[in-house]
Amino acid sequence: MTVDSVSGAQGVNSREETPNLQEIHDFLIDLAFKAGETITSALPLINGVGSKKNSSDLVTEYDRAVEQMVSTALREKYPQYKFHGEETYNPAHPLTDDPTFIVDPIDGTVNFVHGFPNACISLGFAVSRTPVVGVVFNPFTQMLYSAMRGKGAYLNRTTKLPLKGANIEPLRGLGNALIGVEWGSDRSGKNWETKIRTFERLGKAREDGGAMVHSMRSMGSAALNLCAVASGTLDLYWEGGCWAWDVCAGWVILTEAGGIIVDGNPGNWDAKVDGRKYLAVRASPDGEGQKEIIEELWSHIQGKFEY
Ligand code: LIP
Repeated sequence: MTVDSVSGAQGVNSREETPNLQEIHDFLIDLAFKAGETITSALPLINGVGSKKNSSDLVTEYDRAVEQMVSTALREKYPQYKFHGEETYNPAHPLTDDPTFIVDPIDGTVNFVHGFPNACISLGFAVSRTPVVGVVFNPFTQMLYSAMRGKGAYLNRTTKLPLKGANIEPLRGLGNALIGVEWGSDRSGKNWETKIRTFERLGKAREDGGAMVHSMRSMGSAALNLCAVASGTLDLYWEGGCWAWDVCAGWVILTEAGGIIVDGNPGNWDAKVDGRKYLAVRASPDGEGQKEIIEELWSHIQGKFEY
């Protein structure tokens, strides 16, 4: 099945069943609200906090419970599609071209554990590894972002993104940009060095060789960062180390809001949803300055991500 055969699809027009994106979108929104109730019911006391790869890579019993609820509901309604979720991921079964739900039950788990209200459920659907439906819901702020390929992106179902619409300012280079970045959970080796040395270059004064960006924000959720770029409240988001479930839903929301996403390493304009390194850029009138700001950011990357 190709991505083009699903865009805007509403029926069956080939031997394979064509995914009904509108129905999937609406079902994912219902699931996001259900998941939100479980997530907010956890506070103020979160039980069952454990770690995975290291002490900053956290998981809670709520991550597992939400993934269980979502995967059961999706498998029941859509047994023909695959499921790829953070808490049940098995490296022996990587993402394929088959239509697949790509789910992070709680994106921003560290925030969730600390009671910092920037966490969400991220529900995506991809065909041929191209994200085509995305739903991201922060139950603490009740902000719901959603998009479907070819149909635009919305906040709380009615406000079209980006928030400023046609009045969004053109991009005017890194020196005027607010950038999302993340520390992530890999704290040693080349990937860590690449991040830290690049952060320094992005922040540093121009006379010392830096980009002197307006500032950088590290808010702890890849999905919500992508939604902020889609909204136009962040100009860019640069990240290495996160996974398809962190970005799939936000990817559709961003691109439907006129933004673009490329590889987090310099030179590759064709980012992969499971490529683990990303650079997202907000909409700009007629795309003005998008290509230039991507090349400018790439020129400041120190080293290379090895994901
Ligand atoms: C986390 C993110 C965070 C990123 C981490 C991690 P989790 O997801 O969204 O922004 O830097 O690498 O993937 O673990 O909270 O679902």
